[in-house]
Amino acid sequence: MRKPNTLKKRLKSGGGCIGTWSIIPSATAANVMAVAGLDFVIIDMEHGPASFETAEDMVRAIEGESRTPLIRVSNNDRFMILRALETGAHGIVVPNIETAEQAQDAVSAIKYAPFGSRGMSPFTRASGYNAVGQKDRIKNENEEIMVVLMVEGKEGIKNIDAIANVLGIDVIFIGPYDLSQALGIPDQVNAPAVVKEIEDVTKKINNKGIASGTLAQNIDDIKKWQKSGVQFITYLVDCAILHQACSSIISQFKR
Ligand code: 3PY
Ligand code: MG
Repeated sequence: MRKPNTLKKRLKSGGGCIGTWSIIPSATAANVMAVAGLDFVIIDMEHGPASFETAEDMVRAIEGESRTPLIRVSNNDRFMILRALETGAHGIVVPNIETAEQAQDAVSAIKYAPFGSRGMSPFTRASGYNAVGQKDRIKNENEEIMVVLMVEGKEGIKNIDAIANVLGIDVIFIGPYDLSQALGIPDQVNAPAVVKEIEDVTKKINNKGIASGTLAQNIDDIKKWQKSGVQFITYLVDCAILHQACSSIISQFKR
């Protein structure tokens, strides 16, 4: 039986959390980040190379430290979402949601009936390998799994109120990179136009009682986004954190 999702609970009660994206396909690297104390790690199967087998080991490595493993799927595809769920991930991140209908499709793929139509097998890691007839398994999955939908384009921004009205969403995450591209200033994630758009959308999301999320580039960004009401913050990406740490050492070393 799935344990209570403490991250989901914390967000519901207005608390904040910090995590990162994982591009490095390694259970060891994921374990290091969990031991270090990040609240969550998102295994990135949109941009990263992890297979489902590796992702399942990464989920174990994060969960073992009582941190929250999430998987970002490559697109809003119910079959990929199902396989990601069956690893035992505590939530799914779905990129580039543009309409309420797409948001509803994602929620339906993540939840069992009556809230959705997630494919059913009691034999996977998510269900404890043989949870046939286990009391409350379905209710428990529906309650504890986190639904994180990403809005990262003009269409999604335009439809944000309708998207946020879809029941079952825990976090709406604004992707600054794709948004900067959509606004015609690719990669300029701290440009005033991008920051303003994220702040405006954050207010709309929060007004609907849903936690908002976005990506921070540095410690100042974390403070800025927290002040703007962002509860779910990703700090860079695992390989960027490693790169920064190594570059900092090298820059101070005289050969
Ligand atoms: C974006 O900024 O577009 C993202 O998807 C964040 O990973
Ligand atoms: Mg993106």
